[in-house]
Amino acid sequence: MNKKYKRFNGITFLIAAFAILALTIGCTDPVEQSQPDTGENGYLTISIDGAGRTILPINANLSASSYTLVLSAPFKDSRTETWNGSGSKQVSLSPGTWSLVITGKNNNNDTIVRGSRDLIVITPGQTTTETILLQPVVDMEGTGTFTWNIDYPSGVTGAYMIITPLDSEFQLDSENQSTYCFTGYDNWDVNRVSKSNNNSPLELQSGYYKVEFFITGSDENSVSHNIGRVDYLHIYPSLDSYFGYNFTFGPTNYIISYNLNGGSGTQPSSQTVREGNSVTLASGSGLSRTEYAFGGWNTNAAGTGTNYNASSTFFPTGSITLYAKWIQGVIFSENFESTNSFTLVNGSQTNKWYVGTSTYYGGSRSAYISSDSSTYGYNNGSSSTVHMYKDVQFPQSSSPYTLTFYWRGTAESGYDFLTVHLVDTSTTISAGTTPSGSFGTNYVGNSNWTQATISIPASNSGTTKRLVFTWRNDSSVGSQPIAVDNIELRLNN
Ligand SMILES: [Ca+2]
Ligand SMILES: [Ca+2]
Repeated sequence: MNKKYKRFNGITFLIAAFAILALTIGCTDPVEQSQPDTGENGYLTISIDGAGRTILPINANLSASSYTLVLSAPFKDSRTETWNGSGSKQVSLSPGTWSLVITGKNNNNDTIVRGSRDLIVITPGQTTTETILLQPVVDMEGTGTFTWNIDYPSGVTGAYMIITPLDSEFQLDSENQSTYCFTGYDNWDVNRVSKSNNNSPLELQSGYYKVEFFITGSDENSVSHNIGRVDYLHIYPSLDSYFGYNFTFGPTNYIISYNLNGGSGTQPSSQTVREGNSVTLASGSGLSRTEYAFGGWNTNAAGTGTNYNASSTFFPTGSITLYAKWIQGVIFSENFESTNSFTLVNGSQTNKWYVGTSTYYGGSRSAYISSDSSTYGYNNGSSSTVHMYKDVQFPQSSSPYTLTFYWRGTAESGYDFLTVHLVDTSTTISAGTTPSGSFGTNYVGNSNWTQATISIPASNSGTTKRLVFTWRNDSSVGSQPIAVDNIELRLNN
């Protein structure tokens, strides 16, 4: 036997000895053999049940500020984790079947809530999610009170409340009932439970209860509702647990009401709008006030609140009364910068009214004649007669009115020009035809912006008339058509 062989023989013996020892130790723990750790952990994500509101006594330090999580599993070391309770908590655990106990303490270090869960299976590389409902750790001795204040909408036809103890040791009252059930909107008081019991709190043994509130009824649209909520009630000795809640039938109907605010005419009917829907506001047509012009709607009578244009689309966020806004002086103005209040009547004429940015007096837009529906310019070889008009309501007044506007346009004197007309609203405005009854003059021969002023007699007071701007051109000669901006109609004060 050489030296090398001898050494090998010694090592072999040692390995064999260790193997026997290891086998012997291993056999003393068969469980470990049958449930070996794989080496890869799984994850447990824990959150606290927030579905039910917890009704706690007021004036008591019962909010948990810190939580302790104790996790245990057979044949494994238990784990202890701390948590502030916000969001969720993730713990890495070796695979197996775990149990969890959560306790929450208040700032005084009193344990006030407790929750637990068994049979949490942790799988390698997987996340297991558990939501734990916490129950109060209640001093079993003594009684506390429960106070509530319930509001609900009109149209309720039935209302009831059920209080169920979640700990079988407790009975609710001397009649040995485990559940209160109060049915009927009119019966709240009859059954010792009213919508508000601030003056006579319900006395209950300290403990943990489920409280269910339900109401049934119909909303303004006769749509039936059956709604309710569930809460968890914690009663502590000598403390009052309070619950306040406002039931609504949703979605809600909002009422838009109108106030003429000193004006005369037919008050627009109220409008009912379902929450989340829009409504077209009243036009204000036919409303008038001496010496004033109707200027749309406002949220207050002074006109200093939010303005809403007549006939505009409105999304109410609650019921609202809108007041007619009365403007002294200006009856209307149009600068063509946003919505154009004039109706364009171009028919199939070559040269057309167009609102655009090719020329303007103020801002960046005006109304002008264009042969290509864009550029300020016209085709003087193709005769055209086109209009833009607006129905104007002249407020009651003994004073005349003044129409002003800015215009430009060299055009062609005697052949191509602008005229302004005031006609009855029954007059049809047609492309190719010039309305009768022009006032002012023929506007022509001015390449630069200039202001025109037209006086309108007080005889129009209280009437609605159609104000028409008419462009015409013949089929030869002429340059630079008409453009109009900053039209304003005022009541002379
Ligand atoms: Ca303008
Ligand atoms: Ca011409």
